[in-house]
Amino acid sequence: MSRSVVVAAAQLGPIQMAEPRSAAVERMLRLMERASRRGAELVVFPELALTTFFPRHYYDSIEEADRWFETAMPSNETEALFAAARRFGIGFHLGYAELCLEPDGNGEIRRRRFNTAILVGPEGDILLKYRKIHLPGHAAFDPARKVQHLEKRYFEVGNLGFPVIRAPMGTLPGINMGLMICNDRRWPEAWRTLGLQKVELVLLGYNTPSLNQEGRGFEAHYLRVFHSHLSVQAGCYQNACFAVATAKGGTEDGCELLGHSIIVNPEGEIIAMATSWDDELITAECNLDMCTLGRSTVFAFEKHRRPEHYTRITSQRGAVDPAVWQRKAAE
Ligand code: CDT
Repeated sequence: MSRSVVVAAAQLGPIQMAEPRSAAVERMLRLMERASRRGAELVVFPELALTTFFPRHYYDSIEEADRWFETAMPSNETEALFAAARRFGIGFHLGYAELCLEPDGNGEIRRRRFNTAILVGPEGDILLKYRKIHLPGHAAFDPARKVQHLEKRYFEVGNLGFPVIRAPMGTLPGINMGLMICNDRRWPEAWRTLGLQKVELVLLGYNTPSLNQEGRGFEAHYLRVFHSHLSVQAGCYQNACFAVATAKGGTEDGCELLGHSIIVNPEGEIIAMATSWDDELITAECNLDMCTLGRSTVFAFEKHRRPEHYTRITSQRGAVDPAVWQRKAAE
């Protein structure tokens, strides 16, 4: 009998600054109900799904931005999502800004802020938590940019690694599920770290502007979607896994987000794609047995990987200049 799970990407249209969390949650509940009617067993919401993508706004003091953060999960506002999971018997993935009291590197309890995603099981338990590691953008106001991207200002680099958990979902007693968030999808190191834990299903949410806002050169509009899809498709192929990649789309606070949520199989093929830039549910049945071909042939890691030759990947951050070729002196 094949190991199949029906998954859904619950894309959200824009959430404007004035829209309260309760309105976003209402929209998510409608998508969960639709997912349940379509037989989905797991629903994936985007990154920072409860509010507008606030890192595009500059606040002098970081504390001023605290209203965008959740201090508890579930909270009064999000409890309805957990109740819906239990009611429909489906799991969900949620991205949100997390503010917690935790010891820092010196053991001192501090207020700490992360860009976080959780995986919730059909009984309402938090099965897995991930804090975003690849934070794009900048920490100080950048006058060259048309729109700010201040993730490095408001969030710390995640401190939970790239986790994978084997947990029941739908009718299956165990699926190896892993999380990443938005910009992480562009980094093969993130995918491989999940792949090395035999991940079968990667869940990720994103908020990606459809224009390059850095003011440092031209990037064609269509390439933004291409690069997003290319990253997810390559990650799935090279690690023989499925992925659900869910966007926020449309014009949010005057900034256009590219949508185009996708579900991808271990061959790297897109098996479902959103066509609007609004609230939209796409679903696909994932036969997890498909992960076996890649991981027992081309990507049988234990047979073919050569980690002794990859030491640069973990010992070095930026690129260095190569040696310069020189003609050997005649002997
Ligand atoms: N949210 C987030 O990580 N967004 C970034 C924008 C960078 S623009 C290439 C992303 O990688 O989609």
